[in-house]
Order: sequence, then C-alpha cells, then structure tokens
Amino acid sequence: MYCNQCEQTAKGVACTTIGICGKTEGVAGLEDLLTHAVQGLCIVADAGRKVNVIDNAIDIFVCESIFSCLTNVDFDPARFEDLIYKTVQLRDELRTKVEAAGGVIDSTAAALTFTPADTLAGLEEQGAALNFINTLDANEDLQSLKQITMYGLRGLAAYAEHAAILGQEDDEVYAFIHHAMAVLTTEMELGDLVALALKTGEVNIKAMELLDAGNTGNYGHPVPTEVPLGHRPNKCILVTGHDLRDIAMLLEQTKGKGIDIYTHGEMLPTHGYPELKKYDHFYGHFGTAWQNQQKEMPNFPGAILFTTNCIQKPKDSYKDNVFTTGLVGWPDVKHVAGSGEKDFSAVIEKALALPGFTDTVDNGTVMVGFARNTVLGVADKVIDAVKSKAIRHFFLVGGCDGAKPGRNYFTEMAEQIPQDCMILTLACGKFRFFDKKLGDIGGIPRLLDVGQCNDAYSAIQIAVALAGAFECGVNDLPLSFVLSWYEQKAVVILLSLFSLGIKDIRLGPSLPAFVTPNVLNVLVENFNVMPIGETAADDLKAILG
Ligand code: FS2
Ligand code: SF4
Repeated sequence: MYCNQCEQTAKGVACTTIGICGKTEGVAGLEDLLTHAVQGLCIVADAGRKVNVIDNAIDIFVCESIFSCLTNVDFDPARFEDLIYKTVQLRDELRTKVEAAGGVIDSTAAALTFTPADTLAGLEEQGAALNFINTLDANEDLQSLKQITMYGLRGLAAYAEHAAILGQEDDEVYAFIHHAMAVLTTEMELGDLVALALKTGEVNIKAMELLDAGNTGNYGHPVPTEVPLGHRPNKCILVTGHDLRDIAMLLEQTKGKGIDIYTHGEMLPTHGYPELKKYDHFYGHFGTAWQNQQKEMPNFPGAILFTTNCIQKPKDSYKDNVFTTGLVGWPDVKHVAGSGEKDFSAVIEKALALPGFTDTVDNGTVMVGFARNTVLGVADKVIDAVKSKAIRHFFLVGGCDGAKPGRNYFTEMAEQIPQDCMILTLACGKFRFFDKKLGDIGGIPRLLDVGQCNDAYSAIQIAVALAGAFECGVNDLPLSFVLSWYEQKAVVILLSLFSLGIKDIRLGPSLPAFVTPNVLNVLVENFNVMPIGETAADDLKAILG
C-alpha cells in the first residue's frame, strides 16, 4: 500500500504496511481500485454530457464512491467490493447509451477497459498492483498536483453528497467532478494542473453553498444556543459525524421514548438549528474530537450512531453499541442502510437495553450557533467595534483535529490571542479550546463557533460581508487564518480559499506529504501560505506586529 492522503501519514511520508488510521493494506488497494474504476465511469459520463446523456443516479453514485475513499469514512472491504462492481457495470451501461446517442469516448485510459477480478482477494491484488498514487505521473511535481486535485475532489464529492441528501444539487458540480476525474488520467502540463486544482476549489464553493442551503433550508439558520457538557438520568444515544438529516430523523423517531440524544464531535453545532433544538430530548454534548473516541466512547452508557467520518476502530468494550449509517463503515459493525426515510429502530432498541445515565453531572456549557446569519445579524455592532478599535483583529482558528502533540499550538493560539481580538472557529479542531471561557467584546462573545467543517461556506460569507462593509478585499481585513488540516475536506477548503485569492494562511500542524517543494513554492509565491511557527506566541507577534 502507499497512502499519504492525510496529515497523520506514517513518518510524514506515507503509510506503506498499515494505515495509522487503521486502514489495512487490502482496503488501501480497494480504495485505489475504486478510484481507478470511477475514473473510467467519469470518462464516459464526461463524454455523455456532450450529447446530453446525463444520469442523476450516476452523478450521486460517483460522489458516494469518491467520498467513500476520504480518510476515516469506510474501512469495510465488502462495501468497496460492491462499489467497484457497480462502478464497472454503470460504466459499461452508460457507454452503450452514450455511443447510441452519437457520443465519442476519446480516451485510451486503462480505467475505461478495466475488468474487475471476481473475488475480493483478487480485487485487493489488482488494487495493490495498480500502485495508483506513484503512477499518477512520472514527474513528482505533476504527481503532487494530481494528488492535490484528487484529494480536493474527494472533499468536493463529500460536500456534493452531503448537499444531495438534503435535496440540493447542481449539475455544474457533477459535470466538473466527472471532467476533472477523467482529465486526471491524461498527461497534463503544470499550469493546467494548477488551474484544475484552483477550479476544484472554486466549484467547491458552489457545493458548500448548496450544502448550506440544504442545512438552513431544512432546519433553519442556527441561533446562539447553550449546550450542556454534562448529562442527566435517562437512556441515551450519542450521534457523531456531520449528517443533519440523520440526526433529524433520529430525533423524530426517539420522541417520547425516554431517550436523550447527545452529540459527539462534529455534531455539536447541530444544537443551534431551530428545527433540531425544538426537541426536548436533544440534550447535550458528550466528548471532544474524533481522535479521542476510543477513550471517550467506552464511557457512554447508550447506543452510538456514526453518520459520517471520522470513525476509528471501535474497541470491544463498546463495539456492540455502535451503528453506522450512510457511507461510513467498519467491518462487523451494524449498519443502518437506506437513503430515504431510515429506520433507526435497532439503534433505539439498543439504547433502551443499555443502562443509560443514572446520575446528573454538570460539566458546564458551551455556546454554538454563530453561523453567518447570527454573526451578520450583529454586523453593525461588529463594524462599530472595529472602527472604535474595541476589536483589533479577527482570527479564524479552525480546521481538523488529530492526535499529534504539535496540535497544542492551536490551544495555545486561542488562549494567547489578546482580549481585544475575536476568534471565529469551525470544524473539529475547535475541541482544543471550545470550552474555554474567553469573555466578550461589547456583548459579542470573543469565541464564535461557526459550525462544522461543512460550514466553511458560512465563515467565507462572514469574511466577504465584512470586506464589503469596509469596502476592501478580504486580504485587507484585520483577519488572519490559522488552520489545522487532517483530511481531504480540509484540502478542498484550502483550494477554495486559494480560488478566492485569500493569502497569508498559516497551516499546521505539518504540511501535506503530497506537496513537493516546487509545488509549495508555487503556493507560497501566489498565496503566501506558510506553515505555523514554532510557537503560537511567535505567530501572534508576527500577525499583530
Ligand atoms: Fe473532523 Fe474528521 Fe469534519 Fe474532518 S471529524 S477531521 O474528517 O470532516 O473535519
Ligand atoms: Fe495513512 Fe492517512 Fe492513508 Fe490512513 S488515510 S493510511 S493514516 S495516510
């Protein structure tokens, strides 16, 4: 295996025997083989669009398949086996339709004629033999740019899939994914690859806008909401991941059943949505970020539902309480299937059979619900505070969390940012400081939780609106981005920020292993992106002068 797509890759180079994330050699090969097969399907779908052969079921299937290869989503070989066979079947059926409509499939890519082995072991061997990543291009800089784009597409496909579940789709997004996946099988020049990577970021803004419309259209705009971090006596279900539709269905199905619903990880911001917070049994938040789940989940006395990433190997002590749904999967863990109205009765039965919480514990509260509508609702106050110098600077400190000790930088950053500065945060990286009491400036909390990584669109809208109010560009605002990355949603968000021309982003805890020195130079020259410094104090000094 050779996988270096995430921040925790072995020795900062690549996982070559087993993933630090728990990915086996077999699953790594299956992911590569699925990506290869999906490229074949995308070549055909791309050609099909030119003769108006468009199949929405294939559009969604492609996003699901690409999203399945994102870090910490699916570890179940059987699911990859099904996806690979279905991809090839769809490719061949679509090819017949496209050619019947006069379409021309002008490609000699191996992905177009790939025939899958007929056993799982055979597929794993095919996947290993591909040596997929290291054969993307013979030139290491072009390979690096192809990887950046491929991983950006994984993030983009994830956002498009999240949005489609909520009824929000745009053919422009699907068309781009198909075209980009197809064109990555060809030989490309450096300039064209840089443009494709930036275009991936640009199209991702559209996908995130769709997702934002899906979340707010179905569940309302988040409002400031106090979320308990303790618990109360009752049966309980813990919900983690990002999918609002899953938690909405579960809240409805648990109504009046004597079960409290708790969030974990990226689900925390869902407490702020009016159509979710209306349920009395939507009680509180349990635990912190994804990488702590093996320590925290054994202490949860109820059922646990994973709606999306990040899943880690469930320990025996709680494995039997765990359910997955959607694209997330782990071998031998119960899966709630279905794409429409899902039946969570197995999760509910498990929660009723487990002891639940029997005591009351008060661990304080945190505030959520500072997405664009709330923040821009007090824009006048914010603008006045900047003009009167009550607010000196804004920091966006957010992104993914992870296990590395270097991530303490982000805690220190939040703690050391001076009292006259505001901190916007989002995604699971906030668990490094989410419960710190950082006070307020003129009644506006200094720490504003914009939401999940999926809500990056909201943060961008806040920045753009502030720039509009001050009649300047985003780069001219007193605003600094200090971002932590881990997986491929972060890669595509970074590409989105670059596509908007946002400069001076500090990125940590380490730079991606798949970025070569030459490609880094291109990014530095164009966007002045930089690694986080040795200490938060050094970087604060550099930012604030
Ligand atoms: Fe955190 Fe993990 Fe949110 Fe990422 S829960 S690192 O895949 O999607 O952000
Ligand atoms: Fe390693 Fe990350 Fe790949 Fe897992 S996803 S195998 S940890 S590089």
